[in-house]
Amino acid sequence: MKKLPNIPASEITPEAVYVNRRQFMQGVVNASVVTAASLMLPSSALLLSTPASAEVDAFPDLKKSELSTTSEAPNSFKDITSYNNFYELGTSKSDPARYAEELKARPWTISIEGECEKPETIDIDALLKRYPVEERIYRLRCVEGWSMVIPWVGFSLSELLKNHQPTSKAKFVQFETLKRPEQLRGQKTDILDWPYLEGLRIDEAMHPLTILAVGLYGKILPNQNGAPIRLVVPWKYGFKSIKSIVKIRLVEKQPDTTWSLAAPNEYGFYANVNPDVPHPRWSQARERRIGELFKRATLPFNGYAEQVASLYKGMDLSHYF
Ligand SMILES: Nc1nc2c(c(=O)[nH]1)N[C@H]1C(S)=C(S)[C@@H](COP(=O)(O)O)O[C@H]1N2
Ligand SMILES: [Mo]
Repeated sequence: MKKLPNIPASEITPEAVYVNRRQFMQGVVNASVVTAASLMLPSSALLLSTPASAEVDAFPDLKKSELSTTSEAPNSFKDITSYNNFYELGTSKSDPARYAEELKARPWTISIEGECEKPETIDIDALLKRYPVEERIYRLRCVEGWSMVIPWVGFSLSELLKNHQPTSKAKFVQFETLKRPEQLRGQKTDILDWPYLEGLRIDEAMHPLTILAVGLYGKILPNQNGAPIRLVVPWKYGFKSIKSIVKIRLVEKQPDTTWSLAAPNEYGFYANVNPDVPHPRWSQARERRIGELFKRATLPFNGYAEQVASLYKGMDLSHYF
């Protein structure tokens, strides 16, 4: 594999300057009336918001991973942190940034449990000392038909799972988001079942492209992006990349996942990006990169087919969608 230069993307990509947030966000809100919200669920309100501030230089010696699998330019920090899906903080794209500060991401504990020899409940900062992070620039493709390129800071989930020694019964991994309605106002509604749940098959979880992200653009992960720790599975629709994780559970049977519970005919367990399998209510053939005007063709496995297609050999991916 070609060695990529060790330059954090944060040094080569222009970042948003927060001079006039409110005016900027008003523009975004007007523009987003057409595209935002009401896609995964029928309706929602659009409200004004301001992006939360982020800490600078949290990962000073950050190296770009050889597993960064795109040379495309990342979206701006502003795009990535002000156009979000995080239903615990509201259903419109601007809600998560607006209400981000209500979530307290420290102190935070995360439990690794279930079918493993070494279960553990551990403080997030202690956990972070164990795993060297790197920059992984990945495409994220939302099932709603938009995409972004995001310079994550994180490490392979496989590193963590190996340390806890999965048993032979560990066939799947289930992930669970924090349930704390006082800080996650969306959980006072029953728009989804809380806590948000996601899952992967064990080989998907062990694939080196699958990461736990703890930052982006070289900064601590903003709350609206799933602080303090979230999953990123770049070849699957964005909803698999569960935010603000408190539990990682190794299990024998395919676990429940929030979106397949909510609408099983629309959101399958696998949710691999597949332009040939339309969502029942819209095509998945094309996508709009946030910040661009025209749509582009969506690629099988979101462009990661070379790395991951072999995981699904022999499976009918229009059945296992
Ligand atoms: N806990 C939780 N995780 C979540 C969601 C959510 O509503 N709650 N939304 C998902 C969806 S639909 C997408 S597209 C991605 C968006 O990630 P981003 O806002 O960091 O771009 O987060 C996913 N993870
Ligand atoms: Mo999404």
